[in-house]
Amino acid sequence: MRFQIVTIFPEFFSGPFGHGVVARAQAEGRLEICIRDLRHWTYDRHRTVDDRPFGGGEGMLLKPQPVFEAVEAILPNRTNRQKVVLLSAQGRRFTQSAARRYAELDDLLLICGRYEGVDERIAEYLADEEISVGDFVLSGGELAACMVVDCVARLLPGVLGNADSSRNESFSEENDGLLDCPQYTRPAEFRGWKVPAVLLGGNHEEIKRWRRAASREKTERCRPDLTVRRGEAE
Ligand code: 9D3
Repeated sequence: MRFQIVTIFPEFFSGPFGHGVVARAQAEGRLEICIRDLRHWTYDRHRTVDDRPFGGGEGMLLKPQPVFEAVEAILPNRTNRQKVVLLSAQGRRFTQSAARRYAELDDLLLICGRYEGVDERIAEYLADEEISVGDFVLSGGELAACMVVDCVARLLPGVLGNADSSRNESFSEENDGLLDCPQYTRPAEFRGWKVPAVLLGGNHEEIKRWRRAASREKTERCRPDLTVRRGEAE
């Protein structure tokens, strides 16, 4: 799979993609990341990518011409296995199910929003989807793009060592939409705080029941929005 990232900060990505799972997968040829400098598609002396909003208002907007030309040059004759996604604070929420959908693609082109926003015609007539990574304000789409690439990359075949490690976890169907249960490693007592006794014994039935209950308790406490009580919404 190939990720294409259109950005005014190409140097931003050497850090995040130079390490860990994504770097290794890239070295092994399981994925490709192409960073595209939006200013490449500007032709004036100042390589202008922004302009003032019609109707007035604070700040500047990403203007349509360089973004349209970049996308049209990078993905001419877009197929349905190639998607163009605009990262913006106004988009639909990015979720694990969107990541699973993107992991089936040949190309995912991410447009990083900047300034106070982007000309709406980019969202309406160029991008297939507009997504946000959460209900908080970033200063641009670059960090969001890193999150999306990381999340999709680890779903690709062979990217994680253990094929099961991306399936049996929070937000997957297998976990019933609950958060992962609390986990512990040695020592069994640290600064007086003890690991739950049930985990130290070898009763796997009991451990399974404890983990299930602990998952529910933690989900209820940290993410009540995720809990669907049986019989209510199903
Ligand atoms: C005038 C209101 N604006 C500032 C509060 C709205 C706004 C414009 C541009 C808010 C953020 C941004 C820049 N953010 C992104 O490009 C962005 C983003 C985000 O801010 N939150 C979550 N996901 C994303 S993806 C891209």
